[in-house]
Amino acid sequence: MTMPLRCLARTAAAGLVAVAALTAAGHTAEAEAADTLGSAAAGQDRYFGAAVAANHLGEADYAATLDREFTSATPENEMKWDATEPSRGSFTFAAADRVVDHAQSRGMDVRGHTLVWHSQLPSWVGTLGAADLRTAMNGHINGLMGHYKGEIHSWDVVNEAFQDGGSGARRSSPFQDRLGDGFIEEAFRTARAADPAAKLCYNDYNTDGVNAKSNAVYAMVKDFRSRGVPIDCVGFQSHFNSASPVPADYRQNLQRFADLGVDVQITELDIEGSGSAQAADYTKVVDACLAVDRCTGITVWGVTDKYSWRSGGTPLLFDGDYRKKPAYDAVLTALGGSGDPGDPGDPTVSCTAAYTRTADWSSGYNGQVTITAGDAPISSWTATVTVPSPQSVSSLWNGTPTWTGNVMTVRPSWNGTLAAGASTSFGFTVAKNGSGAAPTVGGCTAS
Ligand code: G2I
Repeated sequence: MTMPLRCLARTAAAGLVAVAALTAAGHTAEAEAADTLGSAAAGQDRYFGAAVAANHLGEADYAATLDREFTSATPENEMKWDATEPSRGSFTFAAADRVVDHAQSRGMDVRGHTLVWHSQLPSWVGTLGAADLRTAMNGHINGLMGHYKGEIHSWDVVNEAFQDGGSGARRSSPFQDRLGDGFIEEAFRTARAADPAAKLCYNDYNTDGVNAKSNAVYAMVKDFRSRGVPIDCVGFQSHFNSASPVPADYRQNLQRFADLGVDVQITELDIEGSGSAQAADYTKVVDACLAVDRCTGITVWGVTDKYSWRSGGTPLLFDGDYRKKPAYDAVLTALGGSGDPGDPGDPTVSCTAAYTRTADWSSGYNGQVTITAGDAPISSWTATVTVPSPQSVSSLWNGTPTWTGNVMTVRPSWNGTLAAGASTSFGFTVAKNGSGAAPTVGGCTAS
């Protein structure tokens, strides 16, 4: 019997892992263990993963951050139907293989995402009649799972099959509309036969708390369990922002699914925001997972804010320059790890200064400078304000000025300590002496 190509690749990758383990043998395992997300999570018997895009693996900082911190990889788009079977029966695995090979060579697990989903479907799928669509769906599952047989930790077999909102109804899709409710069960049965070693997950969003949608998924999983339909895990995507915050009953919801006898996984975590508020939200998520025995791991939906699908919302643990954010420290701490403040990846102590004129009258004006800490907490700051001649400053509050010519250097009075992302301001009154020109505010330095 000929060995499938992927098996050969896997054997080679296993060899690389062994070499890597030997190379690391000189270090104190325990000291290193606490310092990364992956090793801290391993200390809690969990994985810590990231969504990975093949086209960023060539970027040194991207690969270094991924390799250092994460123990699981989910191809972000490369295993989706449009990427893997763009025309019927003709499979393309090059991009997905790049992610899988990279992950395996670093000893990471791989989550497969996703086999049956209404989105990122090539147009040919939508043209099929029921019988043909059933064959195509099973053919797609067999094609992917066969290619990666024995190499995937968990597969998102069906993704996002329920509607948002209060109804708990199924979402319209070619599968739902032509095959009816039974398509999910059929997909899971086909998947079990295709790769019995893989855990089979149902994955969805807005199911993170107890609500109509999660109730509908819960009822389906309960039914599957009672009838022996093969399902091993439920994925909770966990895309959060102010409109969709971390639910108060997150842990309770994870637990009720776990009580059905399935694993639960946090599969696409990201939380828009910054600073200590974002960090606190991340802590809630990690704490919820750790409180549920069957919550086996957490995947964040990307490595860096720079490439997030919601990059404007800076929802991830590393900023665009791969610096660790307060959210990173919070996750590491919640996982029982401890960061080294001197790490090169730690956020730089920094601040910004922004000027506004808050009042103006014929002979004078009031200026205000708002100081905002960057991604790390600061204990002091310094800002410079150049006051154009012939103006003079008659008073200043919430800061301590020293003068060199017409340059005023301002340091804190009581307000030097700022949490990451937090702000304070100082103000001053200027006598115009005939000139209403604006002062120049120089950069802010922090310590
Ligand atoms: O939308 C966020 C996630 C929700 N759950 C399922 C996930 O699979 C989904 O991931 C996102 C990817 O992060 C995006 O990168 O899925 C999107 C598509 O539904 C992905 O966006 C697509 C763009 O829309 C395409 O224009 C682009 O060609 O990414 C493609 C590849 O870069």
